[in-house]
Amino acid sequence: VKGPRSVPTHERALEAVRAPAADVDGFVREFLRELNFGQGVSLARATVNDQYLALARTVRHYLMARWLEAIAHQRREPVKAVGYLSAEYLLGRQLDNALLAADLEGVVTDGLAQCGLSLDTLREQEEEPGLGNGGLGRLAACFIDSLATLSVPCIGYGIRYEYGIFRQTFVDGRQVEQPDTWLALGSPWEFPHPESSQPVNFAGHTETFVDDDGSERTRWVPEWGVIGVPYNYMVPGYRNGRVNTLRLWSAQATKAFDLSIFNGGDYVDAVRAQTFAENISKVLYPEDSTPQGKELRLQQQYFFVACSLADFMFEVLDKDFDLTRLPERIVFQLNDTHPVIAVPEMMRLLVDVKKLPWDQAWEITRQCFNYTCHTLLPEALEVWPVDLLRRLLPRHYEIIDRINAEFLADVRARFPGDEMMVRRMSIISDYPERGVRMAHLATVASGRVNGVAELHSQLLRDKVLPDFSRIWPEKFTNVTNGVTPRRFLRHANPSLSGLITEAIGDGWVTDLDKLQELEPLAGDASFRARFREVKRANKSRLVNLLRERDGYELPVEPMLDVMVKRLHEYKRQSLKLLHIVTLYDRIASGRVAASQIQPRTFVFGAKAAPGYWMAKETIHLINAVASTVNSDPALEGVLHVAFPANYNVTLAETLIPAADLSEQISLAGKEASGTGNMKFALNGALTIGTDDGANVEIRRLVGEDNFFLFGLLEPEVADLSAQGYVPSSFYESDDELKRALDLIAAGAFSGGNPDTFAPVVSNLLHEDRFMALADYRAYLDAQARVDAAYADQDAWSRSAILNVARCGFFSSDRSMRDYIDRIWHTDPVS
Ligand code: GPU
Repeated sequence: VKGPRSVPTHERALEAVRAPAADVDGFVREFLRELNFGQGVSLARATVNDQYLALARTVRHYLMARWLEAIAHQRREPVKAVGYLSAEYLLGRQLDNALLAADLEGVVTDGLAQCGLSLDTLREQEEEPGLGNGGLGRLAACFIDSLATLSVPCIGYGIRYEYGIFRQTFVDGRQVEQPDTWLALGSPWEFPHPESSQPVNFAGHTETFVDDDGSERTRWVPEWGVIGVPYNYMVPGYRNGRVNTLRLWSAQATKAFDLSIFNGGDYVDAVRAQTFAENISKVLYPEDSTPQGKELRLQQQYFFVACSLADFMFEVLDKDFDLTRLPERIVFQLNDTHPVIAVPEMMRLLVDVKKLPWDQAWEITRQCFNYTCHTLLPEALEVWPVDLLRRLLPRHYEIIDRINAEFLADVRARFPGDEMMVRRMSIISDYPERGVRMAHLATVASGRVNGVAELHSQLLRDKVLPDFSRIWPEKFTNVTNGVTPRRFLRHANPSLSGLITEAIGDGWVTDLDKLQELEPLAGDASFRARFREVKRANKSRLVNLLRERDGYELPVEPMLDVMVKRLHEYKRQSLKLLHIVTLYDRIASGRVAASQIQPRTFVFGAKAAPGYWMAKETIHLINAVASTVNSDPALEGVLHVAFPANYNVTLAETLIPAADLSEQISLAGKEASGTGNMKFALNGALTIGTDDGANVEIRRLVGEDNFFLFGLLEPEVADLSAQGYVPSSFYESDDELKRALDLIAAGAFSGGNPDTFAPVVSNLLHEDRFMALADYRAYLDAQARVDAAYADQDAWSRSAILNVARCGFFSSDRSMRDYIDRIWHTDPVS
């Protein structure tokens, strides 16, 4: 598949990559050329999709010269790059990001207007690439944005899923999943490079043989294989001329595979085989924090890391590069355990393919990998059944087995006689079935292991990997997550961005600590008034969007209280529901007059994993409560519940800037970090939250007066669990809680049918793994404090402005500097 590369003279090469003129005329000329020659239509006949595709390609042209330069530099100069290995990238729309990075929005708006077109219409045409589930995938997208903006060479490696995260619809209030056909109308941001494809093998067996030099070696005789075709995406830095690469792999059948079957004469089987191969990159697994242990998923994981390692080691670097120097050129970051099979793959490449001695290969491998853990939930830690792994990747299993044997010998030498410790630490577990603990493998192989917020990193050391942190304390570190200020403030909130820039200049876009300069303005009444105007304008923008998108009629006036994140029991959407049901009950029962309630609009956004039954029941209940509340005339203008379907990055960009209150109410010790929490605070919402994840750091930075804390602390959770938590005791002793649960149980939200939500109620009453009932009263008290605070609009705006001013720390630029200083030790390029 590899075509020859031509070698043009240097001058000709430069000529080939000159960007179009960055003025209106230059843009219009290029745009019409793309429409005519690229899309094959005249302006008069072009559909909106034609126009969008031509626009996207035109914008690409402005970034192309820098991109090609960055790629050439990578090959030419001995700089160290970051290889970010992630099974997910939740990118969001590309057009606006590219326009922002290239500073083209003004020119494009004017140029399109000259053609009788509007940028607003065209940007709506883009289907966002939803190649991730939630926080983990979005974090990867923020990180590659920041690295490009910091001019740090990085290749993001991942999978080009043909179907990204499902499109959520509601039918009678229940979630129904639709396939995400994001590629259907053409994908103008990607560049396929079939000539750089990589073969990837699976299954078969291993055999030992004596090599020419007389040494005994092992080889893998695989049974079948596929080809990985790379699709490159530009990752432009913010107005700094740097363009990095995101390289996503797509699976294709191999020619050899086809031929053998075609020659067998069975044409139809041959075509079926093709489909089989292509299945590997067909669909993103929609489970967030709960891996399903499916064989196809392991195929995906190996598929993309095998492609990526070979790509970097043999394509980006020269074929004859001295691999003992590999750590000088690359540092791979393992985004959770999903890519950890890269560790034995690198060993296989070094030992079996490059014939390095085992010890030397291990030395190199250990210097090339670092591991980020994103969870504390035991069920989220991947363990692959030995039988499955050995069948699919027999050579990798042998390598893991040897890594484990050597590691355990080391443990035994340090702690003679402590076989319990050996069992606890072993990479291969015996119980409940023989399995490979990917987090252990990652920890053993990595130079650094990090958690994603201070509390999380502490608990990771103390509770998830305590033995490892005892023997290797220096391995463990923290890097608190961050979010890109380009997408989530500058792009998503142009009104607030304008106000900030007017006050302190625009340096904050790449130096978010500058937001501190806003602090004195929190004391300035006229600034506060303007801040409130911005919030109001953002609410109107949201109300308009939800009218068009979902047919909602929402009032603009009330406090906007938002809980958007994946539906998961530990995140406790059910606690939020108990609050709403209690407010409803207070009015319905006449305990409180509607006029005494601080009007609020509650917005939920949440997808449930399709196989996560309790999460789907909770979605049904949210919709049921919403329809009851919204249709009660007594509540009009007082309480409203909106649950727009299919929450995604694009909706977040309009929703977050409009929020007054950010709900971050996971049970303490369960949310590793959260990143939505940061986006809300940065956009001037106040947080009601538990002492969990990055909430802890947000509260410390914005000040306790500007944050509504409630709930059990992590050690209290541990104590309560140890004592034996009895949720029904909270139900029995709190009359309002009892009433709320009884209302749901009696069918108040299900047309009088008590069966509909019985499982949800019973789960809370008898199981309540995440202690929603224990935190209910504290939560309601905190909500009462929110109401009181919101009644003083001026004081509220002061707090909101202080949230913005004090959240500079949560820029992913800072996260990336931390990774660079503590983990990667890479340099920016000039
Ligand atoms: N996270 Br594990 C996911 O989004 N998916 C996962 O499978 C796992 C973790 C999240 C954490 O839940 C969240 O707390 C964190 O902010 C985010 O990763 C990024 O670190």
